[in-house]
Amino acid sequence: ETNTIPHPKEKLFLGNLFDLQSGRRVQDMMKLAREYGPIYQLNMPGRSLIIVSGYELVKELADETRFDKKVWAPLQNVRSFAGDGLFTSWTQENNWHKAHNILMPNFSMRAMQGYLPMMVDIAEQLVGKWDRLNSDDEIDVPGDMTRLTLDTIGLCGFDYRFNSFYREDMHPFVNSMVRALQEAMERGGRLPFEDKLLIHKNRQFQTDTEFLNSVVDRIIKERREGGEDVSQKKDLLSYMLTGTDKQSGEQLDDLNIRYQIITFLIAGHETTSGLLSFALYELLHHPEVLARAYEEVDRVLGNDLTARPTFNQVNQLRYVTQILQETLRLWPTAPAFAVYPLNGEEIIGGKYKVTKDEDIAVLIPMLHRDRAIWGDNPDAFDPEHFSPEAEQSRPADAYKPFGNGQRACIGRQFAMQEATLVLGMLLQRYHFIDHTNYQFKIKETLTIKPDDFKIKVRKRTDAE
Ligand code: MNH
Repeated sequence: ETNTIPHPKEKLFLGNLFDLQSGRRVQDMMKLAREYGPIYQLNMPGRSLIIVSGYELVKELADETRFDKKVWAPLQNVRSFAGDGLFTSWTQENNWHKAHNILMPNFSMRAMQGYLPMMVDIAEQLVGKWDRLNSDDEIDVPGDMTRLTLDTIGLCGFDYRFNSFYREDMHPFVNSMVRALQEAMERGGRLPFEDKLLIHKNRQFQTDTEFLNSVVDRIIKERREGGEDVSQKKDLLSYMLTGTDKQSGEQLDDLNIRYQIITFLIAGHETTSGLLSFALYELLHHPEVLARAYEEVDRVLGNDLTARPTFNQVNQLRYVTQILQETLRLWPTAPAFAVYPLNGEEIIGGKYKVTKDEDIAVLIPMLHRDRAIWGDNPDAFDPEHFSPEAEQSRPADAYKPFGNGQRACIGRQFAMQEATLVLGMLLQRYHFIDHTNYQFKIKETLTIKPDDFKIKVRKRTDAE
């Protein structure tokens, strides 16, 4: 005996298509979760979506003996430019295992230590820019954070400098990528026949895909022509070009290398820039948290602004890390992932049947607001949720900003190290000023970011 999954009323032919509006799908899903509870279903033409956000149910979906990552509708469309790269491949695809084995060493603790000077290099370009602003100049926060994170993954992963701080506009890679991701998302919400009719959008998507490929091919070519032995460098690119999977004895093929580079350039920057932007937003609204953060940064990094932060210092920024973890609780910048039952179907919660033909999505922002875990005021920003004691007493599957199990984010330490370093360096230097009285608004693509978020800064060394 199974129960029907709760669902909003459907419209004739179109089902729940209009319950999720393009550009605010995640926010609509959150609203529906508040209304319909920890599991609900939306039926769309040719597609059924089950949205899960209660801890008890997510705990079952996180069991890798029963469920595995699904390359669901939004990711299917991303495959047209990210192919069988790590993020968009099925676990059964040969290239997932191969690339996972080959690239893991790039994310070890030792590797993180090696990336730090390059992360500092780019962070210094950011503060170099902010230091030179006139007191009246505005900062486009997500814009500068995108410059920072794209340049960081470019340099650490591929020894390639996008030099985003040396140009007024965004690097064209970002524009093509954002448009392509947007189109991939929108295709998921259109009726199949509509898709085919949009000749302009299809052509633009093709042009953008070709441009992404051309950037990648240039990166590969420059490395191969670089003269030095390509295996000397120990970055992502060298492992991609020369690494061997011990299990199969095979290397990555050229097409897959292209997909992996695109994957890392996108996955390696979109989410981290959103994290840093949301964190600054939260700090502006929580003066007591901000004061504690200043206190920690002054204690750990000191006030010599010419000294470069060391690996040990970054790891000692415990409270800054808690701020970032709490930011990812409320605003997980990759807000959903999907799974399917390995056996074709499963009963979850003792009464709901789910099958491999539906898209079963974990809605992370609402998982992170489950009152059974986070108490009666889950919308409040409080880094104490990540104090060592609180972390000890909380079940593992209650917090999933980086996804689940073997398919969880390979770059999580990279992202946290980069974000901690940068937030630390910003706190060391600036007061943040909300001169527009910013009205919080989320921009959704495959990820979420604060939209149109501007601040001003004042140097802490300037007289009050
Ligand atoms: Mn990341 C997978 C979130 C930073 C590279 N990442 C995932 C998943 C989530 C995620 C969630 C799982 C998606 C799914 O199950 O479909 N990632 C983040 C967040 C940040 C982030 C919130 C920053 C904050 N990610 C990064 C960085 C890199 C990276 C930085 C690279 C340097 N992420 C990946 C890759 C995967 C992934 C690659 C796919 C891993 C796999 O399936 O093997």
